[in-house]
Amino acid sequence: MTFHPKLIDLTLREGEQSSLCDFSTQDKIHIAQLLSKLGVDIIEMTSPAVSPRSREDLEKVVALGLSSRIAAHVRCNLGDARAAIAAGVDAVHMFMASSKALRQHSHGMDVDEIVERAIEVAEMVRQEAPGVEIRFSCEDAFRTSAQDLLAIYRPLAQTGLFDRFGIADTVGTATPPKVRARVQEIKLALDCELGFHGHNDTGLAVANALAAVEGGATHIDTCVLGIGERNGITALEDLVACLYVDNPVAARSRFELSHLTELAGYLAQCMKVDIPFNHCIVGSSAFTHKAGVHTKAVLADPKAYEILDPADFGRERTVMMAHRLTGWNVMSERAQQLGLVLSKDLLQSAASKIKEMADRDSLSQQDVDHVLMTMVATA
Ligand code: HCA
Ligand code: CU
Repeated sequence: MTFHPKLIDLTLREGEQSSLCDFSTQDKIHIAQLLSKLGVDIIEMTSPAVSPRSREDLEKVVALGLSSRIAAHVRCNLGDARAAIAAGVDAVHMFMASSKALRQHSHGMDVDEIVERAIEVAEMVRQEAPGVEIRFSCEDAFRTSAQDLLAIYRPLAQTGLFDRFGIADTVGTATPPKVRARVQEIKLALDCELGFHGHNDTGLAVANALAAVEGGATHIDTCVLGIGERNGITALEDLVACLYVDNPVAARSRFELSHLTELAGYLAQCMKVDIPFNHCIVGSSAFTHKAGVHTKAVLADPKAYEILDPADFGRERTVMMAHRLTGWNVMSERAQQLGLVLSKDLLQSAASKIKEMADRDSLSQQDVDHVLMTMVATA
């Protein structure tokens, strides 16, 4: 299957809900510019009703005239939606909880009241800003019965007022088979654009996003480095990696892939954290090869152990050799780099020596180079 979901990046909304986030206006502008250069379709920002600076920042990002469209995430009420329109957004993303637990503790409305409210707000948006896209999302859709979800989505779809519906796994309870089935069921009933928003409480956010696409979702919500409430949502880098593996040519033409590294680095700096070393694409070890079996094959043909070409992402491949898992092929590569000529026997002895040394102590590249140079000198 080929995946072509549109990407909605939420770093400036869901991401702002991350415990370590406190974006300045400049941070938001810079992140929005990078997201747009990367090629995300929509950038969702915090509601202008949250605070005066949230409104000003939204207006400033709108004024940049980026190629990504700008959406505001708002509570489903007239005041919040009007504030979003006044800020000049391209899209209003409204949401309301649909599960029993959240209906009770969040807004206290029943299904019919949710429908009434969503229609009232959408009618106002259509009237006051006909060109603005309207999306309505059910929060906590995976702890809501399919019956209740359809009792909300179906009458809304029938009004023709909405451009898209969102299905949110707010608490990260879903699994890929559940997501695929649920999205498929809603897609069949509504036959319209559908977005998926998945939290990562059990580490399934990217798998769930792909399952949503398989089920018929047209849009996926992401955040840079997967940040968000608690431990966050589907990571932008993870999803782009999936799209790239599915169709590298399409991914290269659709995205300016090298901006992913810059985005992750900038965000990590804003949050005063390190990029997790093993994160997809942008982690420090994402393109590092270590064991002798791997390094031998990678030196012969990088595709042997790489499905992502680091060069496409502005990254470089690292082949490690100063450790006990090393092999003589990588010694040969290093000897060539240093302009040394050693026989296969000597390269194998060098590898054995490195293994012995590494069993006693941690080694550096200089230690390897020293062993190779000594081998040549004493040969
Ligand atoms: C939240 C809201 C939300 C909304 C998702 C959406 C969620 O709980 O903060 O608008 O589709 O996870 O339900 O992020
Ligand atoms: Cu969320």
